[in-house]
Amino acid sequence: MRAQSLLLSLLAASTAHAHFTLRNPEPLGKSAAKQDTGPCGGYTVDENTPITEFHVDGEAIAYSSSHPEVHVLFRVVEGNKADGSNLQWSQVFPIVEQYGSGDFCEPMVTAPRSLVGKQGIFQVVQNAVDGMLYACAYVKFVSGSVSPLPDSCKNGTGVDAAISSDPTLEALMGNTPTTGSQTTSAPSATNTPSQGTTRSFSLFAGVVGAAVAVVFGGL
Ligand SMILES: [Cu+2]
Repeated sequence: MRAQSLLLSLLAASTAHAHFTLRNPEPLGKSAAKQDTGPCGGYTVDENTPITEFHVDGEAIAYSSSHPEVHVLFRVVEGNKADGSNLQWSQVFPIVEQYGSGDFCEPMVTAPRSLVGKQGIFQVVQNAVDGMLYACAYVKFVSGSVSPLPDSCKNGTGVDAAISSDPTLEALMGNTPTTGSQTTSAPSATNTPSQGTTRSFSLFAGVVGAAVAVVFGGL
């Protein structure tokens, strides 16, 4: 028990680095010192928090990652708080497995149109080699899609991603891990980020969004 906590302390000490840095939307705060603290890496919304527009028909989500491999959940909630058990989170993109360290951007993340005109929290949760990592942004939901893309929206050399699954992240959404014949895109052999890859993600997100809309519309 004691050896285990010592080991954990050593691990924590050796991983006090910028695990990942959210670039767009603008994060609640820039320090990664408490990035392993949910729900927002040690930050909450206050009067000094920057607010970024989030275009519900397509927003650019950009971050830079120091990890060569992470699973990532992207979600939003109305209001200015990200903690609490009765929050109505909306997952805004399929869980991705992101490869390679460096800049990562998904240019067409969509959110429910019912949020337009409201403010909320956008949260990124990464399941990384050194544990769960969190960052949030305070956003105002607006209609349409972002144009032009922010300068921060770029994919570094050797950075790529594929639709994936992650039971730990899915559990945050209250989803039971699926046991069916779910296929996962294989990482590209060349490992070259391509517009094609990004486009297929956007397309997939659109399909998921439509499916979610149908489910909720039916309620
Ligand atoms: Cu890390």
